[in-house]
Amino acid sequence: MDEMHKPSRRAFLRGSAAAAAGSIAGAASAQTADPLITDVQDWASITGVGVDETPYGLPIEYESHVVRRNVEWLTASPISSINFTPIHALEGTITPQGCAFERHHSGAIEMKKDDYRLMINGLVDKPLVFTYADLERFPRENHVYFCECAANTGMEWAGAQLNGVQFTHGMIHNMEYTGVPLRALLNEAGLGAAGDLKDKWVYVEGADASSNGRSIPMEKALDDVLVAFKANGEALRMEHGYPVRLVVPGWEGNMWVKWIRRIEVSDAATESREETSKYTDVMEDGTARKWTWVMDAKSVITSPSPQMPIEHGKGPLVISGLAWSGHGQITRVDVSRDGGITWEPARLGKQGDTKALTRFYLDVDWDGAPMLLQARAMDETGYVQPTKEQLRDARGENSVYHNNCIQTWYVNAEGIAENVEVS
Ligand SMILES: Nc1nc2c(c(=O)[nH]1)N[C@H]1C(S)=C(S)[C@@H](COP(=O)(O)O)O[C@H]1N2
Ligand SMILES: [Mo]
Repeated sequence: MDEMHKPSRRAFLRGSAAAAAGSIAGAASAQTADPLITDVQDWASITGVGVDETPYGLPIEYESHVVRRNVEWLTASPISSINFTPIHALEGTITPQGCAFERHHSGAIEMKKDDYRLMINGLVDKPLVFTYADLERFPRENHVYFCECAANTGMEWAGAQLNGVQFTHGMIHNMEYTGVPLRALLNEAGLGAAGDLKDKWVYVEGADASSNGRSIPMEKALDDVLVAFKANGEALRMEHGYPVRLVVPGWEGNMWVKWIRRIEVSDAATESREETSKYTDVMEDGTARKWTWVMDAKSVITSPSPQMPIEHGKGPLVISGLAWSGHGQITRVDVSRDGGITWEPARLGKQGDTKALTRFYLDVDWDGAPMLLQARAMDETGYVQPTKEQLRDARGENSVYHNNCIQTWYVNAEGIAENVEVS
């Protein structure tokens, strides 16, 4: 688009304000000549890009703001760090791999499929080593699941801090995984040697320097855990554990071991670093609570939000957000525009998948008055997402992990949104 045809920001605002005064959502009057309608544009005067130039498509340059971002002060080094999914700028529910948050304890590693090995040992009838090609010969399944780091929203315990939903809630992604049920691999090794499975565990560890080991109760291991090698139809990206990662539906992201290399059947939890000094919840009295695996129901409005101000003025407004629960399906989401005094039921984009992101909408006619926007999720167990006050009453403020409280955005008359707390 050349400079002359580029509408200035001011003209855009005025134009859309006029449109909002009419009753048609989002449509401008066709009475004034719009050069984008009346003139032949550059892109119609030349031929476009040939198919030989994009063997693998990347986002167009105008979408270059839709990227993962870091919070610099959060960790000492990018090797042991986290970046955040731009959930403010995504729609629907599936997270593209290219902008799905990453969390590494010792950096992402490059491993060839040919060098991949997965060992199952411990209390099994015959210890086994699987190659990548071996895994491909087991019956496989496809499921959409969210992966949320237990530290998501962890910087908000003491007060509203980070001014963007990408940073407050972006340690989450949601992909369609293809993999082999862990159950099938354990049965291949034979669980007879383990005896009564009720009090047995598996210890899972990665091939990276951190090894990121975690203990998983046998009941979960035999339920819905997947040994996954595809996400959203393609190979896992290096940063998500190529060639093979563990998918532990509904449970904290730390257990989703990347570059998984070993699964040991044992009669006790291993009590590794990642499940003792880390990923435990420090309570009000200083004691630590462990084994808080499930990610409780949570929701957040992604737009409007601090990174997604309202730019069209008053009139029709689409309020859009995400809800999820590690216990199963999201059954209901309510939205409040007055900081939790009154609530309206949101419309679910589609019936929620189990342990996966659910998109919700509230389509309103905004009168231009400031709003205190909140969303509140409910899951199939009847659990209702708590307020920040309720969560602090139960847990104190010493925690980092498992903050699933209701988030508030203050939206002023100009449409600018800010991270706030209500009391
Ligand atoms: N091998 C290995 N697995 C790992 C980690 C790691 O550092 N190494 N990080 C864990 C943590 S804390 C989280 S939250 C998830 C993040 O998965 P992602 O990087 O695909 O977003 O991976 C988990 N699995
Ligand atoms: Mo994590």
